[in-house]
Amino acid sequence: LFITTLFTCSSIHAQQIPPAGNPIITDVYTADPAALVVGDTVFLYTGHDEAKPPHEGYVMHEWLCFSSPDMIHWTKRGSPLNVKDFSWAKGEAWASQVIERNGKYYYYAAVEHDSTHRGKAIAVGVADSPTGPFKDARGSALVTNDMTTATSITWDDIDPTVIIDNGQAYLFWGNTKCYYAKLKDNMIDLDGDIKIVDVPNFTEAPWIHKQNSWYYLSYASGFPEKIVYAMSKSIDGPWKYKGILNEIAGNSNTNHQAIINFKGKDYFIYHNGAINPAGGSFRRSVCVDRLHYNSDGTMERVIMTTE
Ligand code: FUB
Repeated sequence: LFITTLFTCSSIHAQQIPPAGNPIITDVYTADPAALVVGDTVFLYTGHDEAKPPHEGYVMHEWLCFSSPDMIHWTKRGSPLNVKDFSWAKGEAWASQVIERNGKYYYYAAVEHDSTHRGKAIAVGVADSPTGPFKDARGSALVTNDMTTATSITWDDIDPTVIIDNGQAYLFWGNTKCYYAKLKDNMIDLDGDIKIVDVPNFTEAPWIHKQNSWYYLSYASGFPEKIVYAMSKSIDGPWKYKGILNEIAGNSNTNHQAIINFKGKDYFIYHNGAINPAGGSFRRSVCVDRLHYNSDGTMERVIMTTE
């Protein structure tokens, strides 16, 4: 009841979306999905592609939230977080993931650091409700380029994904290299060294999840991107590469996935550029399809449906 009340209070602007098949949201461009199951509700968090044609480049200022009781009927929950909520960031609300710990919700998100540091950084927001509003939890970046200078690019600190495994939280992220580190119990500080995950052809968009006794690291590979994955019996690896999970996302150079189990069914959530004939790489849309595991733990390739 307490959780229901919170959702209701913070959902003044809640608006039902008519079921549309894929893509699931068609009146606004959504990208880089992440999802969180809270009781009998799934919360979908996305970036917001705002680039107006003919502009070809990311224009992303805020994140959006949607909720659903069944993965078919979605309700708009507004924008729970804006890049302006991080005073030390200067823009670019890129990929994110939200996780709950001890009744608080932590929003890990990639942003562009202000001129005091180079390039992209990972921010953390915190809220009492999955729909926010989220506030800057640290007042500074959790990860900056100063900490991962092993590469010459300035956009390697992007695409955070987070898991709590046997009480220990881990953050994975990266572009070109996949990094990971433990998080302290407070969820807003790294704990120990940043390590590199040994997986082949890593571009970006890691998503870490666990199913039965297997750890799965799915990620975007190549460019245009396909989603591939690796499996391990330990979160520290070694990781065994298992190949393609989802082919190139029609009409978008990037793809970006979330994988969840909700009410006993597994889902693959991703984006494509399907509804923008002029070019969808910067005007993307989130899609949902069922995911199926084989008896050996491998995942069947996901083929986009329109239903
Ligand atoms: O949306 C901006 C970037 O494009 C994300 O961080 C990447 O994963 C790719 O989807």
